[in-house]
Amino acid sequence: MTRPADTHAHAPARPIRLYRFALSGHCHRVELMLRLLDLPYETVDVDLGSGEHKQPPYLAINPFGQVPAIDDDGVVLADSNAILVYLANRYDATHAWLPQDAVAAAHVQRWLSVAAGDLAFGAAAARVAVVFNRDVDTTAMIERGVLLLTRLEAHLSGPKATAFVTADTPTIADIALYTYLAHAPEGNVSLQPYPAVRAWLARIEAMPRFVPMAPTACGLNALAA
Ligand SMILES: N[C@@H](CCC(=O)N[C@@H](CS)C(=O)NCC(=O)O)C(=O)O
Repeated sequence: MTRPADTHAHAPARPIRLYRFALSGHCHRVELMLRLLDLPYETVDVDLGSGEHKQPPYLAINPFGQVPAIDDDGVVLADSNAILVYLANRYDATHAWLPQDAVAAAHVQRWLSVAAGDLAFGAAAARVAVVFNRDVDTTAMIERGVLLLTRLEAHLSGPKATAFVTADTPTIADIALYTYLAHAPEGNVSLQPYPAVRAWLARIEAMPRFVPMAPTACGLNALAA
């Protein structure tokens, strides 16, 4: 689980600029990867509340009007998983975070797709609805979150289980899945029935340079407070 201190293919010429919103798990996964790779970065907060992300200056950075985005010395990229792929390919000389082997890379991509699908539209969407007090029915989102957690629990505790989702060392798939699963209780999706998932989350949190996303006192967290 521990990595050599300097695994950089080469260091960025200047700090990588991360456009983010503090309560966004998509942004946090990028910031976590920057930290785990020990890359220099600076953050620019984009005010989603006032609609800054839909104004021309930010749309010039990401025409989709979403955070996160990065600017790495003129390389401007949006989409959290695409950014994880870029950071791993560009800065992890060991290729541990994104293996080059065809089968191993496909396993990583499979879970990146889960993060962009079942996770984004399940537990993450339920959390957004609760944290930002949206007037929507979260029943289907919560059910999708529970189904994903049930499947992940089986994956992480079955006979072929590894310490991380695709191997015994972490990859960008773990980082893509981490934040919205760790914060699922804020969307009323409990982690209590999933001990293998909770142990996996704890393994990520134990990594050197790990940084958490700020918790909110919402959903099940409000009940626990
Ligand atoms: N597929 C995108 C999704 C990013 C996303 O949904 N960002 C949210 C914040 S968590 C956002 O910017 N929402 C504003 C909007 O869609 O208008 C990614 O992985 O970066």
